[in-house]
Amino acid sequence: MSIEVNFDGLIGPTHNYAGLSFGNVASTQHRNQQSFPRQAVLQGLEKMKTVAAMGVEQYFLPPPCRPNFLALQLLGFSGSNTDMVKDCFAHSPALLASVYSAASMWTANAATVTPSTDSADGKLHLTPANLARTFHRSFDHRHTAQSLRKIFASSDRVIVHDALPPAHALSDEGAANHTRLCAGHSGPGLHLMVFGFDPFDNSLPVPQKFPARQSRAASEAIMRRHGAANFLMIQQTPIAIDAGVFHNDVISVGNENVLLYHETAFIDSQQVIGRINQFFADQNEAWFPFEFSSSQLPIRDAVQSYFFNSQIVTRPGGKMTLVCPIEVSETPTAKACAERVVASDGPVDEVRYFDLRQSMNNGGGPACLRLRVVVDKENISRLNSRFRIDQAMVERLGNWASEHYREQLSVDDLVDVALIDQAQRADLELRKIIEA
Ligand code: SUG
Repeated sequence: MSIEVNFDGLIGPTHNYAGLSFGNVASTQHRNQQSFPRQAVLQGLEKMKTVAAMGVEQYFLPPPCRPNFLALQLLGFSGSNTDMVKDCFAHSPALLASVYSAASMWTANAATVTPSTDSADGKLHLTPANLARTFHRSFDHRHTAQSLRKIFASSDRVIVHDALPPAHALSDEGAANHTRLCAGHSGPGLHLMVFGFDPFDNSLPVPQKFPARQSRAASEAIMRRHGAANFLMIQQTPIAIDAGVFHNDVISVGNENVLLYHETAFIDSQQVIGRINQFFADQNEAWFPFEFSSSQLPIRDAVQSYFFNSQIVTRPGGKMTLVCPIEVSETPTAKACAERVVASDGPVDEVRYFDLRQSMNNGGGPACLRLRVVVDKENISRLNSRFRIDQAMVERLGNWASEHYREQLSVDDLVDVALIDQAQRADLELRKIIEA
């Protein structure tokens, strides 16, 4: 028996809007606006609390301590911590914002996961994503690997790999471009691996406006090292990328036997759907695909509302909840799509809306904030419970954030040297919660 465990990113104290992600429309739109770090972390905790109350095993991944002084040293800054921050800001506020980034919160980009049922050696494999395409995220994989190794330290048959080398040709953005379909978590899964470019094939169409982030070579390397055989390599359409779909989870979402996707999500959708049909037919199982056309949901509305970045959560009885960002309820086309899914005879029978605007303003919806890991039943009790979300932990983390997070933060505030101390103190106190 296996169940799915959700790992949400705990939003860090230096959450800010520096507009660092070219091709991510929300990030660009909110560049240099004031952020609200305390509100951000509380919004994330509220989602974790509610999802846990739905009966899902919910854990969190802690944020790395920022600013990243190691990165500043590698970039040639020297002297005291204060000197480095001031010199970096004088040189480039965007560079300072990069080493202060709280982007690790989007744990859909933390790693790619292959459960033990799908790997050749019967082990659970996790590869932290190198995030090589975005400088401000490219250092996070070390901290991710450390956290995952702590959480799975007592587990049997779990391998946390190192990230792939940080080359453009191997640019990897983790589970945001990966969907595992299955009739049930204990049975075999079919892995949809969606890539934006192939560094070794110049004949494929490429986006003209925005960068493609996920490399085909990276996705293949991960399947190979995980020993996963049952996967489809699918190219994301350049049209979608150029419309602001920087990850596949902005245009499609799947859970077990349900797949929601936009007609522009994949090159050769029909072939993809045919292969999925075959996978379920081979097991004599039904599945529930929902295609949304551009007339039902213009791609601009999909990007604006983040409808496809909803989480689909299986409740203990087997029925599913669509966990949508509140923006879906404010976008008539997207709201109608959510209602269509709930009104169908498929497993999704309710929709719930969440205010996650602090994360949304940087291009991260409900599904971006979580990493799904299918874990064998016997390993569940071996997970490090210091990272587990229950009512008491939500209160502890809420109190911790209320004490250590600023209410507001602007990109110019990042040069305020008092922030260094505040962020380090928050990190120290969080370690006490995790390590006590
Ligand atoms: O990589 N935004 C993130 C958002 C990631 C969303 N994740 C998924 N779709 N799974 C990104 O673009 C914004 C940072 C800034 O502008 O300060 C940022 O990194």
